[in-house]
Amino acid sequence: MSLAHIGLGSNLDHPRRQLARAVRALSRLPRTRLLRVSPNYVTAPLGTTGAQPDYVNAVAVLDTRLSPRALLRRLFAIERRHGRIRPPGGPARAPRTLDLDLLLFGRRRLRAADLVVPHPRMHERAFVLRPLADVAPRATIPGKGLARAALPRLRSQRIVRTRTHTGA
Ligand code: PH2
Ligand code: MG
Ligand code: MG
Repeated sequence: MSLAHIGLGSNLDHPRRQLARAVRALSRLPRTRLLRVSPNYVTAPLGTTGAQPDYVNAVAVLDTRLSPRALLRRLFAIERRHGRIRPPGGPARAPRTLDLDLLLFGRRRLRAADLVVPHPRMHERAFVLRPLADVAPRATIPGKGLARAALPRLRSQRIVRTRTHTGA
């Protein structure tokens, strides 16, 4: 079994509800157990061009027997089922109903064209590190060290804890 940490994000169409549905889908993945889910955070769009709505972000911890690539395929399938549209040739950081990023997969380091783990920008993003610290205070980023140690440098990034969606 491997511990996989997943970043969840949404800034379209009721983001907190999107994340709640995504968590339910993660809990139903084969050969996988959902161990923990962080609180939700409202976060300012980071690295996007032009105005975008605020995001809601969270992190989930899975214990899985899936391979990293099999898990990634499952994450993309959940994004698609939840209405994520990736227009061909569209901007890389367009607003989205649901984004599921494979942040960490145990202590593995993977560098394929379609899958880089640890997620290459996670150590620069409070919207990843804050919820990650909630569910995994000892999490380390292979090659970078203790994940939450990077947080104090990121204080200028706006991130505010918010409610979890309840109901359907
Ligand atoms: N995701 C991005 C780009 N910028 N900003 C915030 N606050 N939250 C995100 O999830 C996010 C982002 C690309 O995936
Ligand atoms: Mg992302
Ligand atoms: Mg993504």
